[in-house]
Amino acid sequence: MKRVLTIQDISCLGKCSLTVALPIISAMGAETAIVPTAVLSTHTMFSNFTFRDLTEDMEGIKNHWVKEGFAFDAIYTGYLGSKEQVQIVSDYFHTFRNEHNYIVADPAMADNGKMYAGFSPDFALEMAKLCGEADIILPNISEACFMLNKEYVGEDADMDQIKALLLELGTLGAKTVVITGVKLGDNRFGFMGYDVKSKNFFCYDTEEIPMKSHGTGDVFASTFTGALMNDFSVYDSLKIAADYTCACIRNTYNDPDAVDYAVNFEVEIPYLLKMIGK
Ligand code: PXL
Repeated sequence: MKRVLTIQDISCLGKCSLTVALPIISAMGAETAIVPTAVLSTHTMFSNFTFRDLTEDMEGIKNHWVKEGFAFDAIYTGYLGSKEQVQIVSDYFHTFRNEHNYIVADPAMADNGKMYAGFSPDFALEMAKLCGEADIILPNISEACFMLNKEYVGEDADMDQIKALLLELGTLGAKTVVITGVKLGDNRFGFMGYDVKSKNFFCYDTEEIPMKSHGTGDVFASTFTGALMNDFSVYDSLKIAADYTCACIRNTYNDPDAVDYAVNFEVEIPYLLKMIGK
C-alpha cells in the first residue's frame, strides 16, 4: 500500500485540512501518516477560535521516523502556522525526498485577495521558498499573487494574467505549477497549470457553481494526492480532483440543510471511488 505523509493543522470542527485529507486519502486506498502543525477549535473563518501550536513536536516526530526508517510515496503539505514551521517542513522534504516520491505543496494561506487570520505578507515569501522545493504546487490566485509579491489580479483574472503568474511561479523551483479556482469562460471554472521542463501550459474546467465555500482547496489537494497514489498521471490526477471538488460543491449548493462553513465532501466519496476504478 502506498503511504502518504500529510503535514497540516487539525481544525477540530470545520471540515478542512486533516479532517478532509485523512478520510479522502484513506478512502482512495493509501495509508496516511500525519504531522499535525496546530490544533484549532475551528478553522480561522470563525471568530474566537483556539489555537495550540505544535511546532515543538514536529522535529521529534521526524527524528523518530528517521530512526525507524520510514519512507513515503508522497508528502503533501497544507496550512502551516508559522515561518518556523515552514522551515521545519523544508527539513522534512530534505529528509524524506527520494527518487520516486512526489512532494505536493498547497500553500493554504489566502483567498479572495486576503491572507487568512494571523498571517502577514512576509509569511507568503517564506511559503514561496518552500513551494520551490516541492514537485507540484497548488496555490489559488490569491496565494500565487502573495507568493510572487504582486498585486492581487482578482478572481476574474483572464488566461493571459494567469499564464503570466504561472511563468513566474515556474521560476520558484517546482516542476509543475498549478493555479486553482480560475475562471475559464462563461460558467466554467477550473485550474490552469504549467509544466516547467516542457514549457507546456494546460487547463481543465468544470461547471462553475455559484457558491464559494471553505475547505475546497483542501478537498482538491487531498484528492490530487490520492489519485497520484493510484498511479494516475499528474494531469489526470488534477482532473479527478477538479471533478470531485465540483461534485462536492454542487451537492452542497443543492442541499438546503448544508452547513455554511464547508462542503459535503463525504457524500460524494462513492463518485470519487468510481472515477478511480475502485
Ligand atoms: O482550508 C484551509 C485552511 C486550513 N486550516 C485552517 C484554516 C484554513 C482556511 O481558512 O483556517 C486553520
